[in-house]
Amino acid sequence: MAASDALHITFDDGFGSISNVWNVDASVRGEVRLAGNSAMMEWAVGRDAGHGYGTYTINAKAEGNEPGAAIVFWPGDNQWPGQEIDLLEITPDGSGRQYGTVHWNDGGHDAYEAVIYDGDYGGSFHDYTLVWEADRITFKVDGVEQGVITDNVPADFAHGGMNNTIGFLNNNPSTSITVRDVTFTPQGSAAPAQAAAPAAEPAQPVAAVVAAVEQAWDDHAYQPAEAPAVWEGEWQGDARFQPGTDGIIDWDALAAKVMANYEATGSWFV
Ligand SMILES: [Ca+2]
Repeated sequence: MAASDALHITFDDGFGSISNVWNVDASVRGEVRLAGNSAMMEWAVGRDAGHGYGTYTINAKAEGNEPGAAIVFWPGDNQWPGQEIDLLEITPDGSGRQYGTVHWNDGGHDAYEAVIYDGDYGGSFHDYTLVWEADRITFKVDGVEQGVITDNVPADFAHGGMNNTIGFLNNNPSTSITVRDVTFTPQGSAAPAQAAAPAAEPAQPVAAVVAAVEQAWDDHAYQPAEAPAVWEGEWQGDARFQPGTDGIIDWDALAAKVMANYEATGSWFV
């Protein structure tokens, strides 16, 4: 499947191109559920992996009032800090609010800008839409625009930059995310009418997926009472998503580290 092709995954018959899968419950036809430590994503094997400009719509249900569940568009080259775009995460203030984020590599450190969604979307299915265009990323829930980011927006592979792969993760026992439908419509094309055939795995499959973790929040940067609709800051714990020496993130090692941190501190982080 070319990165420029439309995509429609229903989970009626497997994971389609989202075939790098770890601990995902697919026992219910037509949906998949990520709970505990689990993840699934398209293979991030190069700058042209995944997809570029266009419209991504995910039908999903996030549960829980803590960080842990996420819809993640991971850098095609699997490098972090880098070009990560998140369509759904949960704020750490216990409100259960959801938000979207654009990350970039700021001189070797992660930096990001986020948009908090206006509404209570936890615990039920909603359509989460990311529209990626030149110099503009728009977040929508159920078709309603939640915010636009115009700074530090990456160019896609076809325009001299890099694509992102579609991914999902959960790394908190108190949260989960259930996904029923994924569509991608490339910029300038019609919506897909047919489910795409599953993508073949690369010749040398990576043993691990993107690491989990979207909760090492900087408590100083995030102040719920004062949080504007859009804010900028830097994550703490830059090592969260660092790939191993082979350039591939070791999922199991990260999960073990998350568990060790939890047992030691009562907090979930890497
Ligand atoms: Ca479905």
